[in-house]
Amino acid sequence: MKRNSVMALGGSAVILLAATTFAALPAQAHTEKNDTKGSDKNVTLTATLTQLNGSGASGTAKAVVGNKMIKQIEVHANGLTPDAPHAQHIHYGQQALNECPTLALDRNGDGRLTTVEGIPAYGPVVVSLNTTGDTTPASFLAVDRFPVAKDGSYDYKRKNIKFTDVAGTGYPGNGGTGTAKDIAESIRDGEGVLVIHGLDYNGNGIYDLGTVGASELNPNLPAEATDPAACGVLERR
Ligand SMILES: [Cu+2]
Repeated sequence: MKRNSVMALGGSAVILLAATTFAALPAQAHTEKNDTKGSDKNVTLTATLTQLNGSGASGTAKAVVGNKMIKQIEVHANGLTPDAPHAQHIHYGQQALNECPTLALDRNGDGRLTTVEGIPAYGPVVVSLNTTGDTTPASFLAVDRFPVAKDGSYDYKRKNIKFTDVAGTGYPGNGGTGTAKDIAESIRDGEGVLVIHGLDYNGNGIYDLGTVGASELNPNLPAEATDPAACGVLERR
């Protein structure tokens, strides 16, 4: 039931997410790091995923990133809503803080961080870490292709994910669109943030409208299906 409603989400939410990103970001300090520019060498990134919104989730991630391509990525997560699909992405914004969000970004003061409220910290979606098919931001809520947390955990692995040009990533001079090369370089520099979405606030075992209502990404979706549940910066070690 809930998966079908999530699947029904079309491109409008992508546009909303991009537009929100573009509008919501004031001039924030951003340190440009150029140390991998022009390099074709593979870079290994790792992340420690910690809970958001009191989800109790945690995990680790490891990615090998080459020129404009994720050669391989794996995510090991646990403590998630059991038997429910979990959207997961690499987020990045050229003018974002390139960090996981804190409750300081809870704009409406309701005690929870929505996906949009977290954007000043982690930026918009640049890669959808799903199991099959398209991995661009267009698939960011195609939850039928994201991992399902059997008993609350999953081990995800995927190879050869290409970076693509992404609108709304805050780059100057090109209407805010980052090229695949721009974005790959920033991820290689350790500025990408891995976010896992979906948590069961009211503990009834499903994503429903119960406690927190509808998602700001789509009024037909429960916020439980889209709110961030775990987060970690993909850092160079
Ligand atoms: Cu995400």
